Amino acid sequence: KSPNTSLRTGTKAAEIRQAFLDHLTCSLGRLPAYASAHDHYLALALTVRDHVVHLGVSSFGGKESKPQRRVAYLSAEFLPGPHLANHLLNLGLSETARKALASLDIDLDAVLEQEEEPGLGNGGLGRLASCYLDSLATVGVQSIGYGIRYEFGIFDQQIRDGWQVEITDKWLHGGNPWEIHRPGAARDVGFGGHTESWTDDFGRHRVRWLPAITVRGEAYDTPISGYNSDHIALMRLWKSEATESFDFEAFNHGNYDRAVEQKVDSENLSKVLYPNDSFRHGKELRLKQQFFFSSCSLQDMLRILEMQGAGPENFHEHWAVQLNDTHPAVAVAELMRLLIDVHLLAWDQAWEITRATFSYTNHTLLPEALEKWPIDLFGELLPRHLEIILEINARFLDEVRAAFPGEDWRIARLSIIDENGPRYVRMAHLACVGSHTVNGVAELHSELVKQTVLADFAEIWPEKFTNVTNGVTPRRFVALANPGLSTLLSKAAGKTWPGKLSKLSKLEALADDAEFRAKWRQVKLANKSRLAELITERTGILTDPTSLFDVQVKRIHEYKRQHLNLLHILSLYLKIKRDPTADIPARTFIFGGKAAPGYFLAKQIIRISTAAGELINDDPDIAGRLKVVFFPDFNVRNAQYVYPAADLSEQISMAGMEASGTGNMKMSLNGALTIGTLDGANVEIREAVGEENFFLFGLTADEVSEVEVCGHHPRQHYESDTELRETIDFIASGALGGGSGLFQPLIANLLEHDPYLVLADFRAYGEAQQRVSELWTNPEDWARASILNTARMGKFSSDRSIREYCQRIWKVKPGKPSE
Ligand code: 26M
Repeated sequence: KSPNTSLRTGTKAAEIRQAFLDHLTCSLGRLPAYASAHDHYLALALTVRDHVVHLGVSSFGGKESKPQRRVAYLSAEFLPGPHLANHLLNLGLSETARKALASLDIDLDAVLEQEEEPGLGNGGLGRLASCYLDSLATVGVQSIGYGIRYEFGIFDQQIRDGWQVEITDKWLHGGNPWEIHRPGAARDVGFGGHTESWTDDFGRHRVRWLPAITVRGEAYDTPISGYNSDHIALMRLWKSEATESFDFEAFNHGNYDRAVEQKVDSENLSKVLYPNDSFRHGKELRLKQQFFFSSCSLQDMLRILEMQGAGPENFHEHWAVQLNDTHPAVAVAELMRLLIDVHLLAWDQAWEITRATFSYTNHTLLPEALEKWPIDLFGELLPRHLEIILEINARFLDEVRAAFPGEDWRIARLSIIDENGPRYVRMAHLACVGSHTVNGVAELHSELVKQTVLADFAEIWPEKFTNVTNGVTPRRFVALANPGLSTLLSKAAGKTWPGKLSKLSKLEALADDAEFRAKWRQVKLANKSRLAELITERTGILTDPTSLFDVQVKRIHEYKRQHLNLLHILSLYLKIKRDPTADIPARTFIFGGKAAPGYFLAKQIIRISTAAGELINDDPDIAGRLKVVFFPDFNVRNAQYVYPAADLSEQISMAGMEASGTGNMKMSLNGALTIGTLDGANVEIREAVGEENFFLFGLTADEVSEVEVCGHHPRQHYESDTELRETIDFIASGALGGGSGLFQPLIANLLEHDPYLVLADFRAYGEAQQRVSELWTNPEDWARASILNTARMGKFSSDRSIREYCQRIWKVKPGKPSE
């Protein structure tokens, strides 16, 4: 039974208060009178951690008769956001903690502000992984999210002179109260060296790998609580260190530099997150990171298996392993190696186990993001894994030849090795061949996966492919981020909505209730006022909370087309300049997002948006009717301020490019209307909320492919559309400051190539924006549409996504029954 820890897990305000004071003095060595705000944060975090860890001990500790199949979510990235407020919400302790601290004259909100968020991801993919851990804990599935404990996560973004400047993220500097180091779980990982053959006692041919270098992976556990749940999920992150024998010989011979060099090299492995979310650089260190965390994680699963008294031949019965994109795809080869070289299973049995274990989620169709590694680099770093991959490939291609005799063209296209020129290992092919199921992240995207990147595989294995539409956690992104709305929702739809999001449909009837609409608008206005204050604090820009808040927050990328938004803004500006009486309702355009440091055009897009603000915000002719804000350092914490304040959600990627999007869900759930293309999950959001409550525009994915096949002429749009031409000429003239050459690269890109059809969609976008303005002038109609958005978004809870993974892919039964 659970250990008695009532001193530390009491849930009354007096008990929380006492535990907090105990931690302040005993764990932190601080007298309450001298404690800083950060000490208060640490003491409360440790207090709450006791509650969460206690749940963890009970949910993982049990020795059940038949252990449940566990889920391992392998992801190079996680973006959990601040933990403290989330745990308090999940445990139902928010108000008690507030009271306990208030009795000591401490303000809970000030304490919450002290937390540094772990920015261990780039954007959508990492945040999705964290939403899924939240839901796994909530629905009650034993699960571990495995990843890398980067010492430096995604950079902090500052804006200086209108440009992005990257600042190192030092998230560990104040100490991290959430993690528990587990020295007992450390695993060693090899690199380089060579392989050799040997013969076992039964005369069978065996291979072993003799790595040149060994690095140690130290395990750090962060418990992830679930909503109203007695289960927790674990986020287990690996930190690389030197093995203690790191080169004693060199050291003893006085070669300190060499000895230290190895230590430094080992530690460098988990030092920093690659700040790229759409471009592969093919850097060796990146492959090292991928293998490092994949190997540590699989070894850890084998260790747990052994503790449960099971053998490696039962691996797939105990573990369902999800590959979050191809970043951990090398795990397919590593599990094979562990099973055949280390545990001495036969190839065929090992291969069956491997394929019964893995499933793979694809998150992108962008050709420049598809991972492939030069075969020489791969073979030097992982010689045994290359041999195994070549063997997997040879056997796979033999099967294909047998099934499709004489169709040699299939072989080249299906092969795990790309042989068109310099040879590469194609990681998506490896992931697909090594998995029982492959899924995309929205219906449209899953169809496109089957038609494009993995078309040849879908032809031979149609039943392998499926869709699981992404979801987001309503706890963090509604209950925590939008307390005003949450109160309204609880009154209107009952208190259970955060765990049963389809209950929100009860709101539908209230869309026609004028009194309810008034309350709804009040909540939105309060959220906008709160954001307006923050904007002033961070940028100095004054905004009017009664204006339409038009929001585009996401990584900066050409395919997401922030520059389409900017062209529209500048065209409105020119319209008002030409005709001050033009009927254009007041709007605040809010941008946020990071650009990859080496992505020149993305940085130009940021600079144009800040330049647009400098031009427009204080122009007396505009008189405050348009404001343009670039909100710096968009991260999870800031997102929680932005989403609840959005009236309009910009989801304007070129159709076929955005796999799903998840910000689109977060804003619609918070009552924003969407202006968007038929891309990613927009398609399903529009279906859910009703086409009359969604501003659709632009080419469809099919039309885009047609244009791409037939060729297009961006200049024709420039020449035939006066508004577009004048806007582009205006930018090219240097009127935005910085001289006429500043934005030349961006302009030239649009006029000469326009790879994402910005100019082709400009007119349709402008017309959709016109419809937005018209609806906005009728606040009652807008409020009705806003309520219906929230009411109809129940499908997009990550709890629903996780239940689908459990049922259709992982074959595990959640502890908590569905709604
Ligand atoms: C690859 C190689 C080297 C360095 C970094 C990468 C890399 C890192 C992150 C590549 C892609 C990465 O993330 C892609 C991503 O975030 N995709 C988004 O996934 C979301 C969740 O499914 C979707 O909602 C978004 O549409 C999709 O863009």
